[in-house]
Amino acid sequence: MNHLKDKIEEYRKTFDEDAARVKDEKSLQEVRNLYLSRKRGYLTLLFEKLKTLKPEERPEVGKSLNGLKNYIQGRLQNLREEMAGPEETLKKVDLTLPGRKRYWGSPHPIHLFQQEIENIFLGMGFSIEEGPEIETDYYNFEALNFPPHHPARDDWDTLYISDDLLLRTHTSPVQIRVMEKRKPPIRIINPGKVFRKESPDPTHLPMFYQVEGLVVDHGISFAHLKGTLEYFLKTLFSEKIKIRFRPSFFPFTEPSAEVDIECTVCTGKSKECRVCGGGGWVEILGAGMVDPQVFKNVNIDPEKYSGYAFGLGVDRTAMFAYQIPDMRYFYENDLRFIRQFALK
Ligand code: 2NM
Repeated sequence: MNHLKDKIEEYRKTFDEDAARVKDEKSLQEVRNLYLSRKRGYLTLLFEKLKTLKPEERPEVGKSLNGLKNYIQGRLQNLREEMAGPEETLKKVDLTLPGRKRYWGSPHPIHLFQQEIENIFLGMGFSIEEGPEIETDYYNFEALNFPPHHPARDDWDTLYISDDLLLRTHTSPVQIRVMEKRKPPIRIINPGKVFRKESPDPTHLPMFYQVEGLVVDHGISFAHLKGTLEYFLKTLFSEKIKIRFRPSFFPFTEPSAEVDIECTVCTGKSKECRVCGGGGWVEILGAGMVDPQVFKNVNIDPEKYSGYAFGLGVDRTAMFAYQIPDMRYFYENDLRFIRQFALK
């Protein structure tokens, strides 16, 4: 038995030496035959001898003999592939298989939706304006005709940095800055982040996105406002969507309106609809004719010019468009959510 074990070890060494000398197909075949030939190969002969061992000795020796055989076959196969070159390797690769797809990341759904909104207004000749997220009390409130003790100015609603500096609560200050610098005609939208002192819940966040718009020129009327917003909503949602204007109030517009669309989830048919609460309508936009006092604040003559303005929450509107029940999903960065909006 020990004699056989010694032989196995010996052949492992001599095989390595022989294999190192292989340089072509012929010498490879010679080494193979020397060890594995079915008639006189070294290993074949050792397998014969295995039968002469006592039954209880066979498993151990048989195991190491098989180990050597696998080792030799593996090395010979490697040598064959090394000599064959890339063509042989390629034959084993299925080139018709599709590649593995990698996730490269994608634009955020809110950003995509904001771009959809922007594109509709760009198509109507609006241009895009941006401004600071930290504002003064003057640009965020006073120039917009908010009286000194308006509730929106309260610490409860506005995030103050100091007595005079705050995080803008809407993007309207951008419009004040544009009107100060530029004479009409003005036709702009201003998308961006706004901030309010809110505890997060399904429909509120302390930071969200807004798009506001402003048009100022000679002879701008409420009819222009209505036609523009109707076109916008029909393009964003659908040609068939029902739209409703309700009278409302804002400090910076007179008259003012809130604009609703028919609830796309229940179309008014469900009393318990969690999107519209059973009312059948959801509020999408605030709008109105710019108050003459706002024009005076920026040195535009309200006797010569008139204008309309409007605003909408991007996050809130995206919730209706995609039927997302909780605004917080947009900011949790759960890839299972985000990837559903990835561009294909
Ligand atoms: C809204 C609704 C209604 C608005 C008005 C102005 C400005 F500067 F012209 F006075 N900026 N934004 C406005 C009007 C915004 O958002 C809900």
